[in-house]
Amino acid sequence: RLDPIPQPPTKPVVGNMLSLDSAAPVQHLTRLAKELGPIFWLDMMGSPIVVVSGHDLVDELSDEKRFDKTVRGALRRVRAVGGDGLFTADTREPNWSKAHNILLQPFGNRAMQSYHPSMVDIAEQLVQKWDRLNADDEIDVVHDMTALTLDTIGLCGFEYRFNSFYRRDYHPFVESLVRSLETIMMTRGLPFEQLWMQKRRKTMGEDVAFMNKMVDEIIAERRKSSEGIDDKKDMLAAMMTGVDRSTGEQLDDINIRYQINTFLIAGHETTSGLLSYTLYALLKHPEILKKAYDEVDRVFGPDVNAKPTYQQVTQLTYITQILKEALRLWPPAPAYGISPLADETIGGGKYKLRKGTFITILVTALHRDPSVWGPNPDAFDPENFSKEAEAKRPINAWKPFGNGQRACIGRGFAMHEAALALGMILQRFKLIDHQRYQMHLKETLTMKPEGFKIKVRPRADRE
Ligand code: MNH
Repeated sequence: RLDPIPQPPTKPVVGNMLSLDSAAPVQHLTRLAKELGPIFWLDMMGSPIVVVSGHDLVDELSDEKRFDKTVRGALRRVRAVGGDGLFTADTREPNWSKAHNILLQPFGNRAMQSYHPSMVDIAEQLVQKWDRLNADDEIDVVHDMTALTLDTIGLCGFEYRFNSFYRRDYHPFVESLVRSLETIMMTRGLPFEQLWMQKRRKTMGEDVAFMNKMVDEIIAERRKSSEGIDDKKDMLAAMMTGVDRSTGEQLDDINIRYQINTFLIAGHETTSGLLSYTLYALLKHPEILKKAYDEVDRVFGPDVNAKPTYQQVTQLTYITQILKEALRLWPPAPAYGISPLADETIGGGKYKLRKGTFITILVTALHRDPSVWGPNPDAFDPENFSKEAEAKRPINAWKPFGNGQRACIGRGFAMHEAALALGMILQRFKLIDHQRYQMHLKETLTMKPEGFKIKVRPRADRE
């Protein structure tokens, strides 16, 4: 039916299902894309998934008049936590457009300026922790970056302090969230799965109830707080007061809870991955690191006690190029799903796709398509994001934040937070790759470098 789209060899009944590496599906798909080309399909026990990574095809599939985001597979199961929050809602669900309209403001540029002091607050906790380490102490990079991004979204989102830098483990909310996401990723809809996963499913029920209760209490507390909601400038206040201009309606408290759960899912794993990959890249490229230090010194100045301003962070243009290049080589959200709104033909008449077909855009492979990135797409090169290079590049070649109206609403937030944190780190520390770490990707809902540890020293080159 999907002929002439290539497909790897199948087994009876399960099709390609069991031959897909379930611990590292994205990396497996990325290898398959190298073998089978810019488009191929897999038979997942009767339901096909079309995997696309060639730029020409992705460009065509980015037309929102013909294709829309689809919430299926693991993402569908994330609704157990995210409900009809923005990330896991179908575009046609009324709460998607309602929340989209209301949330554009608290994720806009102006709002970013009001979050900036809170972002500095948390980034200072990170650098203070690093400042007080002994010379031999190792830093678990992903752990500390996750602490940073979680605490940042907690404070900017709803004035809650997870205080991750004051504990050895993560906050109980995060333990529950991570455990639930694990269960969601393990579930594959295989026969008898329900039976052997009974214990996990029960735990997940308890975890979700715990997370909902905590967030519901924060919302209820705010509703009855004597300080007016209007005095607060966080995302919660914006959600409680915002009115959708096209319906005249407000968000209800259950939906606000789902949005907060969503920000905590979307807001901590991804940005922490970005920062971890960036530190990795800098350690492996001393000449790029040197230019990054020069920019931070020029923009932030030598006084490490002066808090960086919002304006200064926006001037970190080379740091931003580095972050964008890290998002190219290691997109923390490595794939996203769409489907045709009607029967479609793509690739100049070559490939027929029925209405509703599940299509995965494999961003990892798209971002290394030699037709866009040249003969050496695996090399880390921030010049890929110089003004000139960006202007020359075809659109829809770089998709770390997804597509169109369903693209990431938190991208400005994430980029500001990441540039600030990286700037404050580089302003103070020399980075040491004492393990000579080699990239090893661990897949959860996102992808992160596993076992990545560094050491730091105060910079000796600036007194
Ligand atoms: Mn985020 C959607 C990547 C940071 C909140 N985000 C998406 C999508 C990608 C993505 C890709 C589209 C998914 C899809 O099509 O199914 N997000 C990222 C990356 C980072 C990131 C790579 C950091 C780097 N995201 C954040 C932060 C927040 C956030 C920070 C919130 C605080 N993201 C969202 C929400 C959506 C989303 C909400 C869903 C938007 C919508 O569909 O309306």
